[in-house]
Amino acid sequence: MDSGAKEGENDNTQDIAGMRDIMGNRLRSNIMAADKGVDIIGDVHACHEEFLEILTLLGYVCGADGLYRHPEGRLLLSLGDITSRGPQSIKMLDFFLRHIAAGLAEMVDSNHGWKIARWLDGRKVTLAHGDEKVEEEFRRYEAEVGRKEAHELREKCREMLFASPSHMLLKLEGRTEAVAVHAGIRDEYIGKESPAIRNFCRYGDVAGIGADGRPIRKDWTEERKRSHPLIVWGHDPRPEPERKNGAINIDQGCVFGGCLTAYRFPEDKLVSVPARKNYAGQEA
Ligand SMILES: [Mn+2]
Repeated sequence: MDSGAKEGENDNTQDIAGMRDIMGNRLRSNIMAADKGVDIIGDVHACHEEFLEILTLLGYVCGADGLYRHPEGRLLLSLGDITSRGPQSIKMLDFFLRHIAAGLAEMVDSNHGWKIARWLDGRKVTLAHGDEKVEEEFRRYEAEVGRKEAHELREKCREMLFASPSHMLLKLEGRTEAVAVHAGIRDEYIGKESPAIRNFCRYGDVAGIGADGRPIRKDWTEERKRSHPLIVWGHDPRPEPERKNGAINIDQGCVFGGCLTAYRFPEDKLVSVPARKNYAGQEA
């Protein structure tokens, strides 16, 4: 989409490209032209081998430049949480750095993405729930390539993660037909950005903290009154892709030994690959 005028006829969403969030981070566009098709990938959590396997199943081919392209010009869209818990976070970050730069892929904000971004920014964060594995990978990486190169990668990753829009509008002929978001969204938030919206999109509807110190997740799809646009989301693993009130959950807990799922838009088809193993134990 090269102009906001056409979108304005159908909905009041605006392109946030170049805008800054409250922390001063510049944001990438929240609009994706889906006319050639978009493949939305659920939570990868550093399962790089399964990720490459699903790309091949979806028909993406790796070129001499190391970039995966689809012969029909389809685009890739990650629901976030590409790192942590699993074995190869850096490879996943590197993949999205290169493919976002080439205009072949996009990614939305997510809870682990946000945590890692703040860690890379030097803020005081506690790395847990698999984020400590990312720190460990960066430590090994620095030992391998040296301080300068490791620092450059950290900077690029920080920028990419901070710049991710809270959710992505998938447009067909200029109309928002689907929304991709990490943990959830309310209909009135669609096409907008604010600190509260960014939080909801990252963590979903959280009712509070339980006795075990873990967030109590509420099912935001229960309360949804509309069924359009379609909302594609992840974050909260389900054994099978789950459709409810115009939303589809495509996090099948690959890192916990489940499956990695891709949702093909607008074909409404699901593709999945089984995890090679359980990389993270029981915690979901
Ligand atoms: Mn998540």
